[in-house]
Amino acid sequence: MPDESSWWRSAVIYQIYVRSFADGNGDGTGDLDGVRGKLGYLADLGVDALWFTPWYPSPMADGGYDVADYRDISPMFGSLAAAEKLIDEAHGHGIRIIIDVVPNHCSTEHAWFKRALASKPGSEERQRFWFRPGRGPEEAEPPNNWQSIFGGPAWTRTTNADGTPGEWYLHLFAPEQPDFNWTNPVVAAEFEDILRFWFDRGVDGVRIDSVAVLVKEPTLADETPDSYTDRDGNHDIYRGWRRVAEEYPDKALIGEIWLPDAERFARYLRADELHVAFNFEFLCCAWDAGKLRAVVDRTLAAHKPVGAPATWVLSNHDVVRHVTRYGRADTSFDMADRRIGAPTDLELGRRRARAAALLTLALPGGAYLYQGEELGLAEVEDLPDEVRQDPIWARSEHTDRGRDGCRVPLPWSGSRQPYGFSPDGATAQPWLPQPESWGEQTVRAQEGRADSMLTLYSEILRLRHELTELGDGPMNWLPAAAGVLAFARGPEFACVVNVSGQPAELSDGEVLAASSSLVDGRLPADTAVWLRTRG
Ligand code: ISL
Repeated sequence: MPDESSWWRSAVIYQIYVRSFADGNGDGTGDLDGVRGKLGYLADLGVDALWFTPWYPSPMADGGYDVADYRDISPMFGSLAAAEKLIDEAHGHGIRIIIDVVPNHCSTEHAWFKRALASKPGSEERQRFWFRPGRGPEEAEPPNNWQSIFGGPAWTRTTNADGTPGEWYLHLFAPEQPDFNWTNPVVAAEFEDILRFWFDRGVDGVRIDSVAVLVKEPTLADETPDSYTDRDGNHDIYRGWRRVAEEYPDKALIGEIWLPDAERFARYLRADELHVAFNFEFLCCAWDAGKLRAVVDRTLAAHKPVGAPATWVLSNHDVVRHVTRYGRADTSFDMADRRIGAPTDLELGRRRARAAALLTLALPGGAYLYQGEELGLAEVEDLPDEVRQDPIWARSEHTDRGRDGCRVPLPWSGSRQPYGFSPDGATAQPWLPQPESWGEQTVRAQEGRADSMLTLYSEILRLRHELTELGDGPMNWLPAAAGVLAFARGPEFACVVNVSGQPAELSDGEVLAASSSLVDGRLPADTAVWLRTRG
């Protein structure tokens, strides 16, 4: 059993979307050498670990979540040797490494799938996936009515070697992402081996993609609410993963679990399953004191019985950046309606995002930052449609503009594209165009500026390390005016967040950090402070 002080209980984990973080070789795409060159920046920022979105060989039909080989690095990003070097150097900076493992599906370019296509119906090769004959005359209809999470049917028909139409295969996501058949023990054994492959290379943890959809209803009947979501068989899979993790000291299994029911969510965090999981209820929550408080309470209540720490997350590579979300009239996030182009007050969004950073980093447990949030980047909502790469855009028949707007390459320096993302003299443009307005938001422009988002993040991350009462541990709510959230971490620390829309009185205490300046000793609207209170 990991002890109470295990690193992942309190860690601040910074998500690197490799393709968009830093381009080391000038081809317009981020890569591992690019990341290695920025380890000093990440160490100065004060994060404890880096989570890399999939870095494996991939045709990039879904930004790398279509994995062709789980034991190698995409040539776009570098090589296995470059990854090993990066892991070592990050460790030298005291930064841990988390990789993304995608167990629900692979790429149609994965050797197993290619072999399955070349094999007969019913063959062992096909039983690693979900191949089925179609329904209706000439088997021309998909085997059931399941829809892909990205839109359109969840089945694609294959073509036999002689050119005739063949069986269908299941893909909950894009057609380039065939689902593994987790009832086949060969699949489970393969993934346990993949975990060991990376743990042996020094990786400290694994972010597990789409945790709750691995096991399917075995008859593949037409859709019911539990056809493929949160089936009990998933838990056996993660118990196996936990056993592998415990062959090593202090490895973390981090689940990507989108489930509306907090109790069902927490079942994945029982003592012999995953260690932690992303708190998407918090990510989706509106900027509203009552709603935020209720989410915090529900989160802590759900985690308590299983003894797992909570996590707090505001943004990631799948959702609208929270500066934009907080600047809209409706400040919640909804996967089914991204509201790209809704009227947005970015100044207000940034002000709230600053306050939300103080809130997030003071709550008990771990926290996840998405690259660029420390720069206060907004969603890029005006990407030309022809540059969009997210499969959601095409699969939704151009009704959902998808996730490219939060994946635009980061601005490091300079006043125009590529803003230091690529090295000087690079001829290739960044793989997604960067906005003309980003000159003020580069790392260089924000470093050393007292009022910048970057300075705020560095300051509160530094404080979070110094203040032993932050991270994992108890919290309790303090009395506060309507619309104000105030809570204590230990007898001498308080976080106060004014979500009321009006200035609020502030109790006595030394201000350790403030998201915006206080006015006449009062806490202005959309402002948060960390206070040293005296017993
Ligand atoms: O889209 C959803 C619900 O409508 C989510 O629950 C979805 O399952 C979740 O966002 C999964 O995301 C992860 O796997 C995807 C990949 O495209 C995402 O980038 C990744 O975070 C498929 O691998």
